[in-house]
Amino acid sequence: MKIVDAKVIVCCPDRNFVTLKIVTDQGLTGLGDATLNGRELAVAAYLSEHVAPWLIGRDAHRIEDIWQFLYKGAYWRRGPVTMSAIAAVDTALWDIKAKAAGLPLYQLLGGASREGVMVYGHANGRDLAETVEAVGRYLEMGYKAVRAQSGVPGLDTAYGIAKGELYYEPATKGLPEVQVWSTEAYLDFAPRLFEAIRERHGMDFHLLHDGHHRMTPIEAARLGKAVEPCRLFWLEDPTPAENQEAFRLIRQHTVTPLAVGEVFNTIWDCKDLIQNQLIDYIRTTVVHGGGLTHLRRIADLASLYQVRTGCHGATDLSPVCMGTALHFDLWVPNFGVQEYMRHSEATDAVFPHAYRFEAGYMHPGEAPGHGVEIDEALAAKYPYDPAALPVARLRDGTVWSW
Ligand code: CS2
Ligand code: MG
Repeated sequence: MKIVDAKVIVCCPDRNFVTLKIVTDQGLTGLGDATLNGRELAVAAYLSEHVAPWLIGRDAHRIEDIWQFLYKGAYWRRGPVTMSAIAAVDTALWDIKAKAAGLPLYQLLGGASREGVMVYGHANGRDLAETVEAVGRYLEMGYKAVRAQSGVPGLDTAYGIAKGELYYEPATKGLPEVQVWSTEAYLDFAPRLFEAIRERHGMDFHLLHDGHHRMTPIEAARLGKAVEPCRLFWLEDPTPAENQEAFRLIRQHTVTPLAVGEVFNTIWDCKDLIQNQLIDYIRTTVVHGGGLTHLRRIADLASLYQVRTGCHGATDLSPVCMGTALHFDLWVPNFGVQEYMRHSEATDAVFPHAYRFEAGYMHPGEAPGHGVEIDEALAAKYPYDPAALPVARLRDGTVWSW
């Protein structure tokens, strides 16, 4: 089955998405997400200029060979742009292979290891009271796991405070917005937030929080220790993970479970963290982790160390990524939880999909392939609209991790 076309589709139904559509000589098509928030056009160009011409004429069934060809053949390996481009090709080819077999993708991966995929939702508020209320709304919607992010007293902005109820888009039109951050203000406040949530809603649900890369290792150790009585499911991205060793200091001081990996692109970014038992959940996902072919390798390594998966699933990862991740989640033996930040109605209309939410769990559906399609005519009505993620500065002007 030969590849006869590889088309890059860029659209902006409420936010920018980059999608690769591969077409075969037997009329089968496959979709892959290649969206890298704030750097969308870099991946689109990588695909259309440097990858699509290579794909024409190749056997669409040779997924592993094409993966190795694009990874080793690039010479310049790894990194978010390269691995998002490879991920889009890989995902589209798995979609085609499953459609050719007439099976939902999870069946090709080895079948279902569970009845449904537990997902977490995103409760947030401008202050403690609003956030406590928002957690209640998610529990009423049937969620078994809820992430809580709140505005911090004394700070105008903080990560994770959404403008919409169910979806969150941090990128703003035009140039990056500069947000002032203070870890001291946050550390003095955060433990009170989780105490208030547990006091109000009890312990019978999973409570998650995203530190969003903003603490030093010792600050993260302090927060992890302070919130132990609140039994967090995980404290995510407590500190930047370029230096994987940094997590050893956090581990020395707290038993709060740690999750990391949404910005990781290859197994090399997390090998030491996993092998040294420095994390409990790996958050790498399909679109930024080199596709299913590579994500399975990361999950298999993690399973040796009882590290479970917790795939990234933010609004800026398209429904193609979400659909594919849910097939992975239904199969992967060391599954933990799946992030599910919803998409806007306009996005859902451009990307019709088989996956569904039911009482805190999701199911990818039984459609052949990954179950997500694209309405190209509708997508064409939403041209690309430049937007950028914010940049954080400390009160003295120092650039910090957003
Ligand atoms: C976040 C994301 O969902 C998360 O855990 O860390 O919202 C992240 O900020 C965005 O995906 C960045 O584009
Ligand atoms: Mg995160």
